[in-house]
Amino acid sequence: MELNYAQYILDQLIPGSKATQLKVAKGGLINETFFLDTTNESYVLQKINKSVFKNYNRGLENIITVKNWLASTDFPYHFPTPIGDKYLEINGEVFRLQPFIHNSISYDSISNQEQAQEASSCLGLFYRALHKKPASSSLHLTIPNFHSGNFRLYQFSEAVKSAHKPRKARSKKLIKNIENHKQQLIDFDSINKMLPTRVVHNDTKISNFLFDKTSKKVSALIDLDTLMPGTVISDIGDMIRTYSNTLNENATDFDNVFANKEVINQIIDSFCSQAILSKEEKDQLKFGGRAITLIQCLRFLTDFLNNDIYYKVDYSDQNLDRAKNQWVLYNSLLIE
Ligand code: GN1
Ligand code: MG
Repeated sequence: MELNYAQYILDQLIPGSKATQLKVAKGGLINETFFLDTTNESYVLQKINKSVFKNYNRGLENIITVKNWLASTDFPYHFPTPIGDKYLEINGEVFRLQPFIHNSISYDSISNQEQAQEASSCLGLFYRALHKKPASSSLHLTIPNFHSGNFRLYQFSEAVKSAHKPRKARSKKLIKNIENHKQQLIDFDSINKMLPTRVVHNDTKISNFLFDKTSKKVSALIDLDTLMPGTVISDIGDMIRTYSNTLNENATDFDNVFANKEVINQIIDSFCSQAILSKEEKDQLKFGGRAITLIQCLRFLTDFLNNDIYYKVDYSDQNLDRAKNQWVLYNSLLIE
């Protein structure tokens, strides 16, 4: 994107503001993100991927609903939402502008226990603040089956059927391995049916918690496109998946990928010290880590078999490598 295009967007949202610099932000496998500076303020400008977020207007309604709910609580973190509570549609493309959180930084993997503790208590406070909110009647299910084991297995088996030979051949072993673990995902669906419906973020990876560069504390919870009704194991599961991994999900040094158990205990302790959970929910938190990691493995492999139509890739085997990384991590999560 050019600076003058960002200026054009800015003119419609904050008239009189002057864009001075636009930089591409790395990270995020779906939307396009930029840092936009003006003479007075800094912003995050995003182009939304309409083929993934088909119901982006309903997604925006979810964001505003949750923002309003949080505003009446003492949730102590920034929750950056689109300026003007709106998206801009320009020539079939959809954009939003959000405030940049001053002095913040995001990480792809954690480098110490405190970061896991910080992010998990932030999420715990999010759950506490939204505890009694009517998630199922007030929030739209914008991506149906997002964390459905059955649906992900179906997409996977369709991809296996239609994949081109070379990609299928390179995935052969992993396909077989995953097929032997299908039951985990069937169990995941049954457990989800038993648990209470809550306001779920659905993308609690470490890079979606901004840290303050000076205090090293979490300052904001970001990336709200998947706010939907769901269950706690999706969120705790994605935390376990991304924080316990000693390397990040793009690492290809598979021998060194494993789940750090101390980090998992830290996540659960810090989260549970803030969130109000039932016994049934508490009992399933670790299982959530295994199931979400397996689902992510399946999703990366499915996309590899589909010729990378969903996740952005930097090289041709990247989705296969990501799937292998998640498979190794999943196996280490199975060891108690
Ligand atoms: C996607 O775009 P990003 O990086 O925020 C994905 C998540 C995955 C994640 C893996 C809507 O999130 O579910 O966990 O990649 N989001 C969607 O890094 O599919
Ligand atoms: Mg996301």
